[in-house]
Amino acid sequence: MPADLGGLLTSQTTKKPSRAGITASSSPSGDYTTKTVQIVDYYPEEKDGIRNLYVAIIFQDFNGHFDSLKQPLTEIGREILQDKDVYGNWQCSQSYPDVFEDDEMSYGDFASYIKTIDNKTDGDDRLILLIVGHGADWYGTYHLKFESGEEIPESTLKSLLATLGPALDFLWLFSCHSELFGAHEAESLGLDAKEFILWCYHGDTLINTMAIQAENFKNALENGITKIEGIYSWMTSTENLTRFDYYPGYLDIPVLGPAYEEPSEGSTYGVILIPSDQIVITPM
Ligand SMILES: [Ca+2]
Ligand SMILES: [Ca+2]
Repeated sequence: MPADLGGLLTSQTTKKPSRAGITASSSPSGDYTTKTVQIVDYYPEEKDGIRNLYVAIIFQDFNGHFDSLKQPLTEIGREILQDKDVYGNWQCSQSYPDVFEDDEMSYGDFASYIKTIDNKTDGDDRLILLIVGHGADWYGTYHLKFESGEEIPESTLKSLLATLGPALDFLWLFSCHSELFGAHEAESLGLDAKEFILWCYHGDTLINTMAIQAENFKNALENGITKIEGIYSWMTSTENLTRFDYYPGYLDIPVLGPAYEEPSEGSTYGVILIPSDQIVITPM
């Protein structure tokens, strides 16, 4: 593990061959149609002087596949919110993280959750965001899949995350192949990206592995470890975990990232992929 991260981008990868078991991967199959969606940032990132600490989990369980992750992730949020004073002079209106889930999450649901999170955070807040779902490597591009059968390419995910602005400080993307998102898209977020720490997965990864890592993260917090590097060191199983750390010299959870500049206003466009053999209503 590097002691000094110095640069803007540090990634650490442990490669292993994929193996049998339930993984957080799912390969695209069948025919898809694409639909263009507009991504509007309804809530600009002004600072209101109230430094709110907010933890949110967007959780898809895919018929129970990811159930083992839910408890430790909720506990991570509870630990962070409970010890908010450890991380600085933060306010928080919650003692448990907000968990956004659905019987069958669609792109519309997901985008709506991001909008809700954006509504609750602004430029001087801190958002710790955990996203759980299947991911696919589609010809070298990361796709996040939804329970509805829809999926979005990494560029659409990037546009959605960009609406969160500087509040986003730590994103742990619990899905296979999310490393591709980090490698291709996070850097292009520019100043935004330098504000948040990003943890992703290389290749196919067992959900059990992710659950053990989440458990270890929680245990680290319970033992009073607050620095992200310390937490990583504490995690005995870091199989397939790839870190993109964008806090040069400021890797502590308690320290905010570098200064943020509001991006130019306006909306962006993304695409979603919809299985051709199913009708999906996307209210966006
Ligand atoms: Ca605020
Ligand atoms: Ca926003």
